[in-house]
Formats: sequence, C-alpha cells, structure tokens
Amino acid sequence: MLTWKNNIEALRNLLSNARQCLVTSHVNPDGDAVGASLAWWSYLKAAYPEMEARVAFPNRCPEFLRWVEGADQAIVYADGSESAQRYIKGCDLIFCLDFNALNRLDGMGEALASHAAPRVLIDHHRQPADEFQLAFSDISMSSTSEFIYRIVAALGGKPLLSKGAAEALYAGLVTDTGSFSFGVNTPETFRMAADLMELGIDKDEIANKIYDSYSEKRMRLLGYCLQSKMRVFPRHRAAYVALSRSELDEFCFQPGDTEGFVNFPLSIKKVRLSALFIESADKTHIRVSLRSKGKDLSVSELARKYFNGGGHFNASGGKYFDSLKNCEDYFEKILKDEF
Ligand SMILES: [Mn+2]
Repeated sequence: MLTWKNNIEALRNLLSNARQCLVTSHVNPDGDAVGASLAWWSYLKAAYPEMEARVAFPNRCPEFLRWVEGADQAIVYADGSESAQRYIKGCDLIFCLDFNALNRLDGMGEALASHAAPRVLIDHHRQPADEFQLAFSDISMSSTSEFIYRIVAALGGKPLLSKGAAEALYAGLVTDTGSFSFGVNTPETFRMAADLMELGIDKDEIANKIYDSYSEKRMRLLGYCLQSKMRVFPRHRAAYVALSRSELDEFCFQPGDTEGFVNFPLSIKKVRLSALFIESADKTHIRVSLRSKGKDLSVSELARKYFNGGGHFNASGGKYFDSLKNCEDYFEKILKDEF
C-alpha cells in the first residue's frame, strides 16, 4: 500500500545529506503552522546537530502564539532582512509545512519557487500542487502538527522531542481541531495528545495562553461582529459577518484578532454554514473564511468554486477580488443558488 510511510527513507536520505535547511509555513501563520514548524525545527536541531536549521514565516506570527519555543528566533520574511535572505539562499533543503502550494507564501513563495534546493511538503490539505520533490500529504491527519509527530515517530525520533516541542505540537493540535471538536479522524490523535501530556505539557496553561489572551479591543470587536454585523439566513441555514477596514481600524485591529470569529455563528443551532469577509489592508481584495458543521457540506469545494481558494471539508478560505459590498451580494446569491 502506498502511504506516506513509504517516503520515510527518502526523507532520511535528504536529511543526512543536508547542511543548511529551512522550515517554512503559510502567510498569516496560525497555531498549526507555528506549532508544526517550531516542533519540526526543534526535532531537526536535536537529531542533526551538524546541520543548520531555521524557521521562516512569510509574515509575523500573531501575539497569542509568540510564547511557543523558538518563535522569537524565526525569520519574518516580510521584514526584508539581508541576513535572512542570505540564509535562505544558502539552504540546500526546504520544508514546506501546513500549505499545499507555494502561492500561499506571498513573496517568499517566488523566492522558493526558483530555489535549487529540494522542497519537502508535509501537509494535510487537499490537492497538493506539483511543486515538491517529496510530498507527505494526508488529509486524514487532524493537523500538520500531528503529521510532524507521526513522522518524527517513524524516524525513531520520539525520545528527542523536548517539552518545548511537545507544547508547540499541542498548540497546533488544539487550534486545528477546535480543541478536539472537529478534524479528529482517528484515535491516533488522542494517543498523540496523551503522549504529549507524558512529555510534561501543561494543557490548561496552553489553552489559557491561546484562548484567554484577548485584548479588550479584540473582545469588543467580537461583540460588535455578533451584535451588529452578523447576518443570519435561516432558510439557507447560513450566516456571515463582513468587516470593512474602517470598522477594523475603529477596534485597533491587529493581525490575528479575527482568528476564530468565523466559528461563532455555527453555535446557532440551525446554522451549518458560516462565512467571514474581511477587507484587505490595501483594499485590493476580500479575505474569505468559510466554516461548516456536519458531514454534508464541503466548504473546501465552495471555496474552490467561488472564492479562488480551498482547504478542508469543514474549514476553508479564499479571496474575492472586488468590493466588500459586492462580496456580500455575491455570497447571498450563492446561498440562493446552492442552499
Ligand atoms: Mn493545519
């Protein structure tokens, strides 16, 4: 049977020949992107002390994830530092975590697309692009963090996982599964969580750092979204929130502030589809997040068909290239046509 496990020896070969490697993840890195990248980095440093390893994110990771061990040492590509550029140029192995196509890296994607070093994909999104020399791609994984954990185990590296790496992996696991409420497809995910607890993580403290770290403005923005902005369509069992730049400015918006907001409307009993539309900072497009509950409605397909995007069955995203108002009309038309 052809599974990712067949790639383990090829991975081991690449690793034993590499001198300088890079671990990257997608733009606006979320808990899974940050957790998987930093855990993999931590493992690589422990397993291959002769090899240099660094993490690079296209832009800064949000405040609520900066406690993860190693986050302060990651390259932020958007900062444009020359030493970072030099490091990336000198790499002979590149790991691409938690995304399926280089265009998810913005400007950094172009730099990596023309790079001579082999690219290794480790990801759990559907339909990976044909841009990777070695691909670990499996949609049954709850998170890329789980995938990293299983790859480390297959490499025989479990004893090398530090408490810091375990915390990073747990952060990825809880954020990508809504604290184990979706995306958990096998009992293995819970076994992994149990293993991480044995490595000494404090799961309550991690949940606290991730979920109970709102600024007052962020909490009021959430209140405003639910009270004044949420539109509910009972006939279509859907809801959406659309936020303009000026509204975000009013609440001193920081990147990551709307993380998770799209999930709230799904707590309404009859709502099974939720969308969040956010006007981009340069007002050139609308950032679209889609969520569904249940096993009948694939927002991954919806994102692909209507919003130049993709993702998972119950969680996806994309872009819409027009005004916010037109985006709302467009979505309401989709609701009438499809649901
Ligand atoms: Mn993920």
